[in-house]
Amino acid sequence: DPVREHTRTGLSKAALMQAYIDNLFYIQGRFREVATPHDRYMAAAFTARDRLLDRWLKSAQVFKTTHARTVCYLSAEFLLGPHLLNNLVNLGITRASREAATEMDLDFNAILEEEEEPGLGNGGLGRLAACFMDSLSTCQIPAIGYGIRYEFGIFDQAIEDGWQVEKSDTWLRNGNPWEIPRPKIRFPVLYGGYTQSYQDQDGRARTRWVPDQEIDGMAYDTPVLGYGVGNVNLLRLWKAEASQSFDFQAFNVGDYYGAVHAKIEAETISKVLYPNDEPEAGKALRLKQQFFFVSCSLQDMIRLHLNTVGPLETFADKFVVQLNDTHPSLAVAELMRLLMDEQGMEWEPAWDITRRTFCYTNHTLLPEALETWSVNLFERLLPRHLEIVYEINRRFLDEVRMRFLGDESRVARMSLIAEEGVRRVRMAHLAVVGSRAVNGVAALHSELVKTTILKDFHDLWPEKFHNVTNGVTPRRFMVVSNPRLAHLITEVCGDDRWIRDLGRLRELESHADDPEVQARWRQVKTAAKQDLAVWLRQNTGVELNPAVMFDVLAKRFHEYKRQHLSILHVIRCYQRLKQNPGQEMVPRAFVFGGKAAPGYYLAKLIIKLINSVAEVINHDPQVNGSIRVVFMPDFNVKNGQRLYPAADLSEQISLAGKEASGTGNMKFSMNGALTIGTLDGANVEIREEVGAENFFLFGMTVDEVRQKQSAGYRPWDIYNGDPELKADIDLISSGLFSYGDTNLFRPLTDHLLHQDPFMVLADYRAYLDCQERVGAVWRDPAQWDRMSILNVARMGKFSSDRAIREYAERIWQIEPLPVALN
Ligand code: 26Y
Repeated sequence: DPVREHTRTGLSKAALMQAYIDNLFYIQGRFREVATPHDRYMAAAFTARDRLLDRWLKSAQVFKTTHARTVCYLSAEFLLGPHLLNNLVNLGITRASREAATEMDLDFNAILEEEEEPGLGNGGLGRLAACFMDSLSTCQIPAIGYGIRYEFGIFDQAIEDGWQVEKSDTWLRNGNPWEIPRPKIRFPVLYGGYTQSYQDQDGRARTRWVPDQEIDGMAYDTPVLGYGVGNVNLLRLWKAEASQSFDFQAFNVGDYYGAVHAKIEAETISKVLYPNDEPEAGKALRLKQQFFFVSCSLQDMIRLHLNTVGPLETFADKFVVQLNDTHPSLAVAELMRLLMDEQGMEWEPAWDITRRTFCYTNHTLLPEALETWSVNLFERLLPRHLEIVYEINRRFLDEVRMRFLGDESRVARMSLIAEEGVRRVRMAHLAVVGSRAVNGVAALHSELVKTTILKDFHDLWPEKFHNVTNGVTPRRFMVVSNPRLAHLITEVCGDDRWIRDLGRLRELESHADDPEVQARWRQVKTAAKQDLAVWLRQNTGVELNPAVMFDVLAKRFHEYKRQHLSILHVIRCYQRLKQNPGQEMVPRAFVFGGKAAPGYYLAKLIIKLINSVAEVINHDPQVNGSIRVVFMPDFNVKNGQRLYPAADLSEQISLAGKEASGTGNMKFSMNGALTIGTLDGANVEIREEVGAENFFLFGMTVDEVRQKQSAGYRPWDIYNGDPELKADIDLISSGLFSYGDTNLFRPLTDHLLHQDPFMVLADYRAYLDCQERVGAVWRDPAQWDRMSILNVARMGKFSSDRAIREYAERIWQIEPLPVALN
């Protein structure tokens, strides 16, 4: 039926209207008169999905027939954000969809708002994986993203009495129109038990793993379309289910309750995403999760290879597997097991394939964030893998001894097993030894990787080490979230090619001083601030004036990110206004957002402090005309998209050397915010690109941090030597922000005065001075607008398309494979 064909794939307004009505009727089972907002969203989502499927099947066909080399991006997290508008943008049908909605008397924005985002990640690392999926498709690189289909993603954050309260995220409750269940794509995953030696038919010594638990992983596929291309890649997420064979056994012996119990236990494995920065993160379930998705993914690749290409000898030519941090690094041992124990390969060829297959990205230098697993737990859950790790280690350490004769302390440092205290498996070492490339995520970070945590490995294999500076997708973080700005840029640049080729934003440079462009630039920013103000009023009750500077700090809460440095500045502004009411001060709205790990006590106390300071300031008529403070609850991708377009000032104030890259810094700057920041992570490169004169720099360098630390850092002395700093901390201690309770914030103030591991006090004065410079520039709108325009104009480097092209050329050795549109 040609009409039906057109309804499913057509891109015209008429086709979209027809498809919407059709889906509402046949998928949702509703007449238009009784459709709920959610029905309308579902019908719209299926309308977009139909158009993805058409391209997806074509892509799959092209990739299969050409035996395309494929990137497999293994990540425990994919923080995707809402799908609908993003897919409409990539399909190129936003305008037609909007018009279709209008014609049917539907509120397009209300339909978009109805979508609940899949929060399958914590923050930067998970969102990076999602940006990379968008860019892989847009850059036409055949790719599969592999991860876990958590039933509960990152918790929803509510603020009650100023405290963070965690609510469970039930994103699947109303169904997920973007995924396609694949009940036939299912693999067994094994745990526990013991290993045995035996001889195979040819008399060769082999090992057999006799596990005591077997569960199944079932695939759920989400198509990922690139922008303006026919390429669709696959995001394949695994859900844990009771194994059918296990189930059958239990029923056979009449153990009905036992079988049901086993079902529940199996399903636990993909139940919940773990927050990072949890002090007690040594959970057996997390190790089980990691092995679960790694094992399913590798079995899937092997199946695909055997079905399409043939013998496994060419596995590393067909697939390159990128490990997103160490969370999937068990893959090194699991691929060895699958090749040897299941496919009958010998150690040497299996090891050769393994080492040519994997690449590893490091995302942190913080020692407490480097993953290790106790040998005990490892052995209990994965006895065969521990044997393999030991054998990898034995061979590897022999190699180290040959290179560095007699250097046994180096051997101990490099071992895959840490021997101090309880023995632990060092996952980063496993990842480095099992990979052919290792990279950091910003220039500074990659240097520090080579000279600090992985120095010994860099001495051994310098050619393995790379930098690929992170990037973010301009589709979601400009076109989707800031359509007014995108429209203005397209008009000033003359066309919209910048969306796919972000370097073209340079066109804006020559307009940076044009008063007319500046005026429109300012209007766009003010409109976004108005939108945010409306949302914040509705959701927090706090009113903001869109004319004042919006100074925004939004990211996960962690001491190293130093949200408390920012709140000290807020308190300073407050005290200055109180002591000197006539004082000229640039009016500002301080907007905070971010989640703290549920078990991270100090981070949660900092959230409470921000809300307590907000309470006092916002209710003090003497100051609330000049400064206001608001905490945006539940900072996630959707809320981030409200924030980035509305920021005038972006706070990127981590202690130098601690933030691997940061990606929020890029999202803000792309939307015309100026940055106040330290020389940390990608801030360094952002400043290089936009020009030092267009960036508010403050704070110690990595070297200065080191010097101060080795000279013996004494925050107490800084406190006593700076009367304003002392007054700010004393005001917190006084109980002013805690209804007279002088103990509430004691753990925080004491920690700052006596430990201050992230040197908040050391950078306090420099930060305040820098904020003065920010205020001075704000007073000169033409200057501010010029800097804002130049920031956007020079952000080309920070597109994730650039990052993906660098991976493709330097690390993956893979070429684009275009899929024709029609
Ligand atoms: C161990 C497990 C619970 C865990 C889960 C998630 C540990 C860490 C993480 C997440 C780490 C993360 O988000 N790291 C960030 O990665 C970004 C992308 O590279 C960087 O921009 C950012 O600086 C870094 O902190």
